[in-house]
Amino acid sequence: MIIVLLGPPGAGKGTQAMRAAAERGWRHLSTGDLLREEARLGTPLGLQAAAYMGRGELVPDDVMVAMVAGHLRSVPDGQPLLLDGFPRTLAQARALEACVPGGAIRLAVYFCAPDPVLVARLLRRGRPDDTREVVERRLAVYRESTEPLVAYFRNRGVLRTVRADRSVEEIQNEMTAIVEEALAAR
Ligand code: B4P
Repeated sequence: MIIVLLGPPGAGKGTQAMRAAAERGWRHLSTGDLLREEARLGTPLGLQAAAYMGRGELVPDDVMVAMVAGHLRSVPDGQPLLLDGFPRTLAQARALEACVPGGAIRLAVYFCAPDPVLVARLLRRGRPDDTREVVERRLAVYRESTEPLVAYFRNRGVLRTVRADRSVEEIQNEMTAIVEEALAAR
């Protein structure tokens, strides 16, 4: 069962997914972490990706789809797999649907928070792609390319919205309750 974690940069998708993985043993796949690891290793993919990430742009869809597809070959039905940061475009969403069994995408959890909260969190985090200029570009790219996925998953009847301008704990409690509910409804 696939659970898509959707939301703007800084909404806390990675924070929530890591915590759920540590506390509940749910599988967690972060495309941002995979790209940063490739960049750290200096692979051709990593070097290409680092340039996009450093500008606040999305890495091209074909690269992302090829990278994620390999990890989706075995998705056990009864176990949640938290997809953190993928899909980020409509093309990625369609590719995801095409490479998993029908009905496998059971939930899309949409973390929403106002821009000033997101910007403050990212500037505090201070990753190389967390400068003010790059953060503003990432938010603009999010509005243009990723936000349409909210309607996309709503139309499929799998969207649940979680207010992400609260404490990590409150958000985690709500997210895990939503996931447990989906697991129980199988
Ligand atoms: P990601 O690594 O996915 O990072 P993110 O969206 O910026 O952050 P996230 O929402 O996970 O926030 P986090 O928990 O870290 O993407 C980085 C880049 O990779 C993208 O810009 C793009 O270039 C590329 N990329 C990745 N996937 C791609 C794809 N599918 N297609 C194309 N390109 C792709 O939290 C942020 C900060 O807030 C942390 O410091 C955290 O401690 C803090 N925080 C979290 N929750 C909080 C809370 N409740 N209260 C206070 N602080 C909180």
